[in-house]
Formats: sequence, structure tokens, C-alpha cells
Amino acid sequence: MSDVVVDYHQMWAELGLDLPMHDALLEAVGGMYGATFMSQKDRPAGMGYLDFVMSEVHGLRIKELDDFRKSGGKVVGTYCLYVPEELIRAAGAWSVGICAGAEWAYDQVEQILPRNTCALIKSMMGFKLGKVCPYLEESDLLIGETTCDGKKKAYEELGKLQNLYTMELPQMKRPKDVAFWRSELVDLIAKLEELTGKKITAESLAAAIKEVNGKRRALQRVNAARAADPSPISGLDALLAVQVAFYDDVPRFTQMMNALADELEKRVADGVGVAPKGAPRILITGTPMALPNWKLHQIVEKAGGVVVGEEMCTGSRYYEKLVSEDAATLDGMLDDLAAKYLDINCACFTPNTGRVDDVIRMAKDLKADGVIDYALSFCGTYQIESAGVAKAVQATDMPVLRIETDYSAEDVGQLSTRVEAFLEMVK
Ligand code: BJ8
Repeated sequence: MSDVVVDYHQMWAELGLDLPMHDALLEAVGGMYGATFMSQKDRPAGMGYLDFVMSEVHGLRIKELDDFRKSGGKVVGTYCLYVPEELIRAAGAWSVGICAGAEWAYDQVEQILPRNTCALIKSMMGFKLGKVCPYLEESDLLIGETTCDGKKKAYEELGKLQNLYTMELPQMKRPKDVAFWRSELVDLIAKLEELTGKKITAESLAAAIKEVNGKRRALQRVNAARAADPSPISGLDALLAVQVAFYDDVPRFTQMMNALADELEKRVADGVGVAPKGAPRILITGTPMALPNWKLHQIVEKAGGVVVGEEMCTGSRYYEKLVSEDAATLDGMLDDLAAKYLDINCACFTPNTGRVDDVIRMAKDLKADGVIDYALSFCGTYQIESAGVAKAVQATDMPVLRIETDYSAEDVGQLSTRVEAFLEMVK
């Protein structure tokens, strides 16, 4: 880490970014970050690493990707948890999760997609059409997946603008679906090998599985510390750690998250927290919160609560389950990958009872006082699951608040009022 300010405009120009709009985006996100994160009290020192990563989100990390590609490496962009980063790494490529967490270029997006499309999909298209995302422009290949209908159809449009490959995800979890998903992994291997010119071997895949498991284990440690009262880390900071996990260098990130976990465990032993002991503890479940979507966490924590867990793709669904490290053959590893990935509980699946079980278990383990179910507007799958999730959680005597929102700031006042009332009620 250094204090030298580097001008990356030349690099961004070479990537074809719209420089004035990109400058405006960076300024807006930088301002939001300062106001949201740097104003928090008693943060763990280990968050300095994530502050640095965020200050260089379109700088140093993009330079690393750029240098990697200039030396012959390939970058693969993904949008969903079901795309196994282990296979991408095993093929010698780098995986980056493309964020889609802010309103951008909606005027252009709405010429292609219906207005009533979820914010995540609109943002995904907006970053491309607005030419403001260097991660997209550094991606030699994007991988889409047939999850919800909105994403599936939007990928057709995105694929007209960039090299995109779509994996077919089954929507049930029967043995024949696992077998089908495994066959999709085999096809993905062929696609990745064609892209990188490198063969995925049992050795390279075993190494990638270990590395990615290491990253998930580090995040498990960070998040386990949140079971303490007082919580040693804010929900905002813990959410940020998972958001960054999708694009940072894997070994470096793992090392820094283990160092953060060491610090958090020490804070727990010393009774040091970010909110007073007894502050209302909230578990959030629902649609993913892609960078820089920090809206709900900020509202909850500003109102005096502390978010102690996220049952979502930018949360436990990302780090909780590991791929078995027992297999010695490529075939065995593919079985394990197919099983692990199809065990993710996304609302695109039917039935999806595992998600409710996860919410109830997490609420208990993390000693939550209440659950907030969070759905993006126009996300049919999560909105429809919302009532059932709420009913099942309430049956365990846990209060639930259901929220539907988007990325705009328009409803912040109204949401704050509802969250404040909920926090008063849960304590
Ligand atoms: S595994 S949650 S990352 S699909 S919010 S685009 S579902 S209309 S994001 Fe997701 Fe993979 Fe599932 Fe996770 Fe559609 Fe809903 Fe929008 Fe969504």
C-alpha cells in the first residue's frame, strides 16, 4: 500500500470507457463509500485493507487484470454464484464477479429492457451500455446462467455486445438435475480450455478447489465472529468483505481475511464491539446486494441495529458450503463440484425449502432478534418466496420485516421509519 496517487485515465481510455461518465461514477461511489463506511465508529483495524481495495477498485486491481491479460492471461466475468470459480482458476484464468449494484444509464437500458425489470439486471446492462465498468471491459468472456427469466433474457441482449457464454442451470435438485448440471460443467471446461489454451487437470483443479475453499473458510471465520454480543464487526463491513471476495486476488484476499478474523476473535475475547451490547441484532435474507449496494445495511445500522448475518448470495450462500477436497480424479472432483453448487438455495429453484431452513438456523446461531426479508422490486422469485419465508420464521417466534426496494434513494426515509419501528419492536 502506498500514498502515491496514480492517474489511470490512459488505461481506462484504452479499455474504451466513457471517461467523463466514469469519473462521475467514481466520484459518486467514492463519496458514498466515505459517508457510509468511514463514518463508522470502532471499526476493526483489518478493515484498512478493504478500504484500500475500495479506494483502488477501478485502479490497482484493474491494472493487475490488465497486466495479467497483457502477459497472455484471460479474465472471465460472472454474475451468479452457480458459476464455479474453481473451474475458471483451474484453466489458468482469473474470475471476477461483475457488480451490478447501482443505477446507471437507465435511459439507455429502458430502450432494450422493460422498465419493470429488477434493479440488478438493469444495472448489469447499464454498466455495459454506459461504458463505465472496467471489469466488464477486461473480461475476455462473460458467463451467464439460466437462473431467473429476467437474467436469462437480458444475457441474450448483453451477448450482442460482448463475448458471452450461457450455462443451463436446472431448477430442481433431483439426481437427474445434478447429473445434468455436471454435464454443464463438462461443457464449461471445454469452453474455458478453448479460451485459455490450457487443459484443466486433476492437479490444477485440486489446487483451485483448495484455494477457493481457503477463501470461503476465511469468510466463515469473519462471519462466525458476528455471533458474539457485541458484534466485533458491523454488518456493513462484513457485507463489504463478501462483495470484495468476488473480484480480489484470491490468495491475498484470503490472507487478509484470516488476519481480520484473528483480530475479530481477539475483539470477541476482549468484549470489544461496534455497537453497544444488547443492540438489536438483525439477520437479512433475500436478493443479493452487489457493490455498491449498501442501502439496507446502512439504514439498519444508522437506526441503532447491527446486522449479524446475510442469508443471500453476497453472504452465507457464498461462503458456507465448501467443495469436498477428497477426490483424486477429475471425474470425482466434477461430481463434488456439481453437488456443492447445486446445493445453493436460490429462489430460482423449486422447491426451495432449504433457504427457509438456512434462515432459521442462522437466526438461531447468530442470536438474531429479528429477520428482514429483502427483495428487489420486480424480482418475482424472491418476492413470491417472501410470504412463505416470513411465515416459517415467525412460527419460530422470530419477528420479520418484509421490504421491497430498488437502488434509488427515494424510499430511504420511508424505509428508515419502518426499520426504526421494527428495531423498537424486536427489543
Ligand atoms: S444464485 S440469487 S446470484 S440468480 S434479483 S436477477 S433473481 S429478478 S440475482 Fe441471483 Fe444467482 Fe440466484 Fe444468487 Fe433475477 Fe431476482 Fe433480479 Fe436476481
